[in-house]
Amino acid sequence: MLNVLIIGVGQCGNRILDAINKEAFGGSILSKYYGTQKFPSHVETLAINTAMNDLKELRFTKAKDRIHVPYLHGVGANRNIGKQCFEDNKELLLRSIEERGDFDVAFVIASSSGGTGSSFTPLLIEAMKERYKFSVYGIIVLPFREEGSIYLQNSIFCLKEIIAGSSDGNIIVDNQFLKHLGKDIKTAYDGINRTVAQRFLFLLKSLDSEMMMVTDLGDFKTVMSAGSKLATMGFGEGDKNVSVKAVIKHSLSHAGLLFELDPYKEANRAMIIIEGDKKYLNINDITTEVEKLSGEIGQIFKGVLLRNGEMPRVLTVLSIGASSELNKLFNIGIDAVMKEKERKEKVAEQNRGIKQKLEGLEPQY
Ligand SMILES: Nc1nc2c(ncn2[C@@H]2O[C@H](COP(=O)(O)OP(=O)(O)OP(=O)(O)O)[C@@H](O)[C@H]2O)c(=O)[nH]1
Ligand SMILES: [Mg+2]
Repeated sequence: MLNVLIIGVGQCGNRILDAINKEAFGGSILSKYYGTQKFPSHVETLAINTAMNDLKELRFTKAKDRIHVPYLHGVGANRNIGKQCFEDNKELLLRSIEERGDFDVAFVIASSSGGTGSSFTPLLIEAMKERYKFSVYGIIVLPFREEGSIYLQNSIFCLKEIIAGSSDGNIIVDNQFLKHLGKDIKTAYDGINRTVAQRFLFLLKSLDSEMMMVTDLGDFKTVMSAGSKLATMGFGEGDKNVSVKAVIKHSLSHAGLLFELDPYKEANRAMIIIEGDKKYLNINDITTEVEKLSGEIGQIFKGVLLRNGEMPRVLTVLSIGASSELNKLFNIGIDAVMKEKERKEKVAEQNRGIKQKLEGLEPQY
């Protein structure tokens, strides 16, 4: 049995963590007290935030698992303030982790674009890697592209630090790409959070089980550490009329992924986990589909979980190589930085002008 730590930082990270707890405890409000977790592993969860109100909003995460870092009401999307706040509270945070025991693996979930999560997460991962022996992975959420220039610039600097950092890899989830999961922003958040939670539970289950063909934490690490240390997940589910072949294809398609990627061209390595009743899992079908992908990208780890009576479900983890969508994001982020800079210079120039014009003048009454 694996010992797993899941940390959510900032509002977005907290909410996704809460969605994971909701899934794991079965969904009813009181189940966090009485229900048993659906995880096969021993899991500890921790929600960290500078804003008390965000922590109060959580419904499925126990009070003892919520850590408030005192800083008024959030760090207002300013990553410099956030970084300082992290340094001031680093020991408090690491102590909260250590109080929860020793782990085999940890995940840190946050948005790349806000203040708290985006500034704490790269530093927290570094601190954990420095101090502990276990693997640490990030689950990093990208913003809707129309959220404004501060969010965009935060996002690219957070990603830059994540890529250069010592994490064992990071799964990216793109709000923009997954917008269709809700008809407005609130339902989109809920839909995205639930989707990430369900896939994450599937992933944990597969890392911690006796499989027919084994994939394990070591294989996951090999996939996640490839290339840019950024990865994403895909998912597909069948019924008795949908072949496992189509389900694998779906997990690699736009409809199945958490980030815009062409797996055949832009992925580096992959892990494919297939679950279901033996009668739906035609081994030739599986092999053909997996070979199609491995022919293009190289190493693929494959795992099969046999479940009596269950429809086929497929989870893919894809490490991201050269990606045109990432490139695009960095370009609009850089654009946002330049525009902010220009705006600042214009204001400074205006202020200098005002000062000059008023020099030697006093109000006359
Ligand atoms: N998927 C998803 N994204 C969210 C959610 N809440 C906020 N976001 C996204 O997260 C980004 C803002 O980051 P937050 O996590 O709210 O910020 P924070 O870390 O709390 O930082 P500060 O409030 O600035 O201290 C935006 O891009 C939002 O679209 C959520 O519940 N789900
Ligand atoms: Mg916040």
